[in-house]
Amino acid sequence: MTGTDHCGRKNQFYTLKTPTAEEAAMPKGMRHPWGDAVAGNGLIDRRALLGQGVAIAGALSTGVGASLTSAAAEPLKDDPWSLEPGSNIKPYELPSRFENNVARTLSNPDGLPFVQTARTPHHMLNGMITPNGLHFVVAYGGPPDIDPDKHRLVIHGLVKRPLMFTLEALARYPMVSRISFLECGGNSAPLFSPQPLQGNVQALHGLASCAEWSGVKLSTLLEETGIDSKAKWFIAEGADAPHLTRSVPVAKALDDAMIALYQNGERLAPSNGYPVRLLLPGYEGNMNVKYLRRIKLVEAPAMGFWETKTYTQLLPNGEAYQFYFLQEVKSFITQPSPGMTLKQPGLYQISGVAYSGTGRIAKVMVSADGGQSWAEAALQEPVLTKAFTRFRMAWHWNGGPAILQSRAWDEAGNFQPTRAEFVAHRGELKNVPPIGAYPNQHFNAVTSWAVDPKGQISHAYT
Ligand SMILES: Nc1nc2c(c(=O)[nH]1)N[C@H]1C(S)=C(S)[C@@H](COP(=O)(O)O)O[C@H]1N2
Ligand SMILES: [Mo]
Repeated sequence: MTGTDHCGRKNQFYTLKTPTAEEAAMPKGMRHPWGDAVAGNGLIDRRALLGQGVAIAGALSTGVGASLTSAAAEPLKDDPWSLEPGSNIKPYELPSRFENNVARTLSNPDGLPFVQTARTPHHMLNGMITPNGLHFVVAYGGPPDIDPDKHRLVIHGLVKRPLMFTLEALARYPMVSRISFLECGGNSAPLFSPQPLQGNVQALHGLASCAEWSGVKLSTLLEETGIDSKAKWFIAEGADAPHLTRSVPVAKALDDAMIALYQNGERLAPSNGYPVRLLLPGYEGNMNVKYLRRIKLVEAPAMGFWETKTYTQLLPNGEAYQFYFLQEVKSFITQPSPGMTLKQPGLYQISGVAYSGTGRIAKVMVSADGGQSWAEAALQEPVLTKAFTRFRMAWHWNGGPAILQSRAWDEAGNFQPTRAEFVAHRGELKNVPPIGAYPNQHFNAVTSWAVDPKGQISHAYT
């Protein structure tokens, strides 16, 4: 059965395959037998994940979830921690020492005087929120040590009444909270390489995160200052030494721009803009100016340093986009992903994140056979506009080769291109380093993870 997607394109989605003999012989005890196989190479109907109690243990042969034998009817023994008092609660708690490997990767750990980046370990996280200590960072000058009592934000230029705000004054305005993803325009740049560069999901897609941000809407402050009708843009400037400046259309200020003070309930992390940053939901990371100290309303874009080469996209024909604000619809599989090994054939949960700078995620399709057939993943609630949406898909790995892919659609009907479709328009780049510089930006095509018969996973192109 083939269908037409809601962009009106004929495609091979919703292909239903007759189970092979091997598939038909899969372990009994699963609520959803192979009648619910929804696409090739073992994808199982997403209803299998919606609280239906798939008998996972029955689908595993050994190890976790294995049946107890009668000889081990009382298998629980007291380890030392069950026999002695625990430790003292700490005023500010860090994760368990057993989670020490759940950490960002740093591009420039010695803080040499050039850009520092920290990448989110997506393969070790779940849900839709990135904890503050694991939020990605791009810092051109290193995170400054700002005293909030001395920090000021000014709004001036083409306004009726220029104003200067202390942090205390800002906190008196009506606040709002929203969950929003943030992504560096340079995220996923390794995929511009003509050959699939080997790196895990953290190395390839680690410059995107999602947090709950609380603060004051910029429009609330602009109601106080008033806007001169000539003002079409504003220039935002940071207080760190590079004084990063970006030009933003006033329309975004009046839409959903936020002067953010809190990140996941606590004050912004120093690397993410403490004590105040600009949040432009859905717009490329670079425009979300941290350590915000100035908003100047102007008639035309400033064409500042960051608007010259780095953030104007060069196209294969030599033309360039002057601005490329939007982070377009995208998804990637976080589990399983490179660096993990599938230990044995059986039931697995494919999971990942999808997001769009345009709005909500409408659907995510998953393939286990390199895009020959697809099935619709379960979207975990809440599905919020311009936020990470967690998707999940049940998969029975038969021990053979597989290529796992995800492809997202947003509510406006935009969809993630395949890599072939993407490079036809945007081109490829030779000599792309897996981590580091971003010679080209805004890569949003489908990512492929190849699973080999040993259960090892690598980055692949199809
Ligand atoms: N003041 C200031 N703002 C900045 C930057 C910076 O170095 N200084 N880096 C920009 C870039 S390139 C990105 S991708 C985002 C990253 O935000 P984060 O570090 O909070 O994840 O911040 C942007 N805002
Ligand atoms: Mo960035």
